[in-house]
Amino acid sequence: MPGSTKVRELDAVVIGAGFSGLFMNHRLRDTLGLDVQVIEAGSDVGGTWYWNRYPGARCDSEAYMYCFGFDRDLMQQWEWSGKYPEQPEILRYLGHVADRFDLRRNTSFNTRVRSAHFHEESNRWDVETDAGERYRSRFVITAIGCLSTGQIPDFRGRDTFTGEAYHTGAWPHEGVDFAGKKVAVIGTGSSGVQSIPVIARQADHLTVFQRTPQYMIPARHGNVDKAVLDEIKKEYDTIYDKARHSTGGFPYDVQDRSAFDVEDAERRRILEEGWEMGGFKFMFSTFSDLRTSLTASELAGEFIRGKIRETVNDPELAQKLLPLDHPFGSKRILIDTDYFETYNRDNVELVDINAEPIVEITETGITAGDTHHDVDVIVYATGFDAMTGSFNRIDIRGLDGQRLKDKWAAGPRTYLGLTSAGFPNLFMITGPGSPSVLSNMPISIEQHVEMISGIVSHLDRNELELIEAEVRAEDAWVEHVNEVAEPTMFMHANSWYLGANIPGKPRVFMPYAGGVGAYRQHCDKVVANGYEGFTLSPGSVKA
Ligand code: FAD
Ligand code: N01
Repeated sequence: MPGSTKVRELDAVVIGAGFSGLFMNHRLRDTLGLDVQVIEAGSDVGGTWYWNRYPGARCDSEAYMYCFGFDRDLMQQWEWSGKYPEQPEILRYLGHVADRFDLRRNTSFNTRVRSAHFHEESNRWDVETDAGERYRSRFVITAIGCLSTGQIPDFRGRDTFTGEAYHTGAWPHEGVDFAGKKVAVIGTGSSGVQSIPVIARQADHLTVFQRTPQYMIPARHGNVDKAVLDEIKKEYDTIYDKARHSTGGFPYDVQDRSAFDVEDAERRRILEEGWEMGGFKFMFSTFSDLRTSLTASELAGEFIRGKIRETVNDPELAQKLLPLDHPFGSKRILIDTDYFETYNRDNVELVDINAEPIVEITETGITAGDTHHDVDVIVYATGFDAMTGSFNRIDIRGLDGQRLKDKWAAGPRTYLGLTSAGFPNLFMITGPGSPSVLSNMPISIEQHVEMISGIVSHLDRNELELIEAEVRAEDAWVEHVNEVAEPTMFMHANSWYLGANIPGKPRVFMPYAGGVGAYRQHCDKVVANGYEGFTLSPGSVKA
């Protein structure tokens, strides 16, 4: 109802239609029978996989775990083609889920939520969109994603460039033709690392602007043998159970040996074995202390630097690609296919912007140090205003008109990454303070959705109206989140986990590093203890 001022009364507004919004919609609408409206900025479902269509985009969770586990038939019937499917296949999967459960029918697409204000007289949330839709709803659930607000650095002259410019997280649906063109990629995080080898094969010339060299583990991508997948499917219950109680949301066997429990030759053999397996298994199935011990992490780091030196033919270039300023595991682990091999191509050039800083973007290209690089296309693989960026783009106001943005000015404060004190009946799926981005996310998303549905039905069964996090419980949770992050490698790098990629953003470690299993236990205990840390009330929470 674009332009309309009519207010629609609802039980729940769900913002976002990616993995989180799809499952939340299904649970609230189809399992609990609520009147739900989903609002999605994109023109279709998919979230991350709708927006990130850059060449080479694929998941790095193994596909058989990068999907929903809530519906047995869906799990048994869907067939993944490979270990790490590409973006179109994942988008097809999410489209299939939407079709299967008819999840588009109560979704407003091409519509962005601008504001959500809690109305204390009615105990309802007033929600407004940029299409003029207005809702008054008992619950609001943000399913807005941790990595859904792209960031393009404010380089001098950025808007004067007359060629084509794209951010990886808002890629044109029709694709980009790189043939015969000179291309620049700025950024060598996961998006840059996935796209650089593919763009290098298509473009006439590629210049990569690198700020921080990264550690990478080979993906060992390949097609999945149907027989192997069928075996996995037979064991899905056990596999999922293991993943749900693991550290990272994967069903991998975790070693409890330290990197120092073995002699040098044995350590080398184990790391080689992890390297051959590829992907996150290198982290989880080799040694237990790569995430927590600087010296253990350094052993793995040096192992990886050795692989880079072996792969890149030009020793001077290899030196520029070596990660030396942060320990392995302190930034998001990157899983690559042919990344370092790409630098052996004649049409690929690396600019180390620490030595030659980007001075400005001109009409025709990029000036770094004293050199001007003429390009036809600039690809910004410069990441996201992660975890809080999409919250800050919505004017969310709770009790007494308090703005969430103001409350979080010094860093996000939540109870369980699920709710924030002063914002009754507002739930966050994978909010800051939950394992979210440190896990295989569908596992974390499903746990949050189940917990939120559990809360909603508890309120209804007990004729309660509102739930709000207690300040004391929230403070204790924030302290716990900091405590578990403190001994990890994550505190030793400038990463987006800490907000370091956004100028002026408070340096606070945002996700919960205690692991999905430990987190689940906390949540289960909270529920078993009658929603400990929450105030549940039949009417006004102010009374
Ligand atoms: P999203 O998929 O981000 O969906 C959020 C939706 O909310 C978006 O569609 C957005 O348009 C919408 N939205 C936001 N704000 C508003 C608003 N104000 N109004 C209306 N709509 C709004 N995780 C893994 O576990 N494994 C992986 O292999 C993996 N690969 C990734 C690859 C890429 C390229 C990226 C960027 C992320 C990857 N992730 C991966 C993380 C990924 O974001 C999650 O796995 C998952 O897709 C998140 O789902 P979501 O529904 O919570 O959020
Ligand atoms: O973003 P990033 P991303 N000047 O922030 C550089 C998920 N994901 O889109 O490292 C120059 O990681 C920045 O440099 P530095 C995954 O969770 C998963 O790649 O900050 N350079 C970095 O090199 C991932 O972690 C997959 O020094 C600047 C790059 O830009 C998250 O999404 C694929 C700069 C940004 O890297 C984000 O990944 C894609 C500046 N001003 C994404 N600002 C999978 O494979 C930033 N940079 C599953």
